[in-house]
Amino acid sequence: MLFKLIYSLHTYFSVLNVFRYITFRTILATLTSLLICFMFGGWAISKLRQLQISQYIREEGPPNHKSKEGTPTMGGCLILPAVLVAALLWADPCNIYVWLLVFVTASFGGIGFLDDYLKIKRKSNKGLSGKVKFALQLICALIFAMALYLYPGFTERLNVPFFKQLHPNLGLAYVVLTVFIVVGASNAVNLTDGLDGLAIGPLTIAFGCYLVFAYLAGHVKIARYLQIPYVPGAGETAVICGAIVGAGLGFLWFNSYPAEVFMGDVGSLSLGATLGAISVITKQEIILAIVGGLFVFEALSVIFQVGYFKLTGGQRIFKMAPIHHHFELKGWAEPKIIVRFWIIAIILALVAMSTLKLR
Ligand code: 57M
Repeated sequence: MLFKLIYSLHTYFSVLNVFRYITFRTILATLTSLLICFMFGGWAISKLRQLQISQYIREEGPPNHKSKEGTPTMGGCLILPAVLVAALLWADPCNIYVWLLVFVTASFGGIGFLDDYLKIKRKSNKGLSGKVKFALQLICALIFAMALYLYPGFTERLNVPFFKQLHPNLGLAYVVLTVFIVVGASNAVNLTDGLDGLAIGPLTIAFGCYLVFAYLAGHVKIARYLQIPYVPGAGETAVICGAIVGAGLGFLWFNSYPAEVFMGDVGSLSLGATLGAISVITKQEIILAIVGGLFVFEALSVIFQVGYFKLTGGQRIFKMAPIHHHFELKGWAEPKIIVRFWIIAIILALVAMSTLKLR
């Protein structure tokens, strides 16, 4: 029924010839993925429960997480198909950036799926070994980075916010930067996904922000006016961002506190990597540190905690890393931590958008 509706809409809109408007197709992609999550969310959760694909809670975690034992996980298996169906329906299939993003989303989703599958199979939190997981991420990110590097329509110039005249050409070093951004974003989101809705909320906000960046980067007149890099064809990635925003809101409906499902590594690794890839395609690489500032802060809290822990033979900076557990152990209620982190994510997105006008 759903596909009949979409097909007849597809035909109707092509008759109206409104497909040429990226904004229109972005809205359609958002609504399509949202609708798919709403329609199949309940079914997916009961299927995951029936297949006993549920979360194992690590001993060293905050005590109150014990009650989450058994929550269905791998909810990314609902998010990613919703995104891919919406993207393949409404994005331009002749656009190279669309396929590069589909590759990143699917490949990192595959790594996360394997990690989650091994955790479920072993009935523990031990999935892929850190080294294997990291190596697979590097390979997938390198394929994406090299494809961009070899694509003649894409420049290796780095866009420096506030210094609009500064566009250093990094050459092959841009490949290293791209790999760092994609793998870094993937793991930062993975670490952040530790409370109900804590990752999907800021991810939806961040992709909403990059939806605007993508549209502007692909619009020659506006890009010139704002003095941001014009990336021919990048506007099409706004449709992908729309699909992710829709799927994010749809998933949040079920992942909001108290969560009925977790996204799993299949969701967090994939969406984090896709966010990193979008930031490179739209030439808003450095700004990702602001838009995704929450993810950066979560990852840094772990890096500093582990480093200090090793340096001092067991002392801690935070009560527990990542930082959201620190606030939990301070006695903050989980929903309060989550909503406050969302507020910070919105503020960061607004600050990042304001840099478009600052030069
Ligand atoms: C990713 N995963 C959650 C869920 C989600 C080196 C070390 C910092 C690594 C790190 C780690 O292994 N992190 C893994 C975070 C886990 O969520 C699952 O994982 C998926 C995302 N990858 O989709 O399937 C737990 O998070 C909770 N959760 C929710 N609601 C959600 O919507 O409540 C997740 C989603 C779930 C559930 O309890 O089980 C996670 O936290 O593992 N390790 C850590 O983060 C550990 N911290 C730590 O060891 N800190 C040490 C320092 C020295 C590193 C310290 O500070 O002393 C935490 N891991 C766990 N609990 N499980 C500690 C708390």
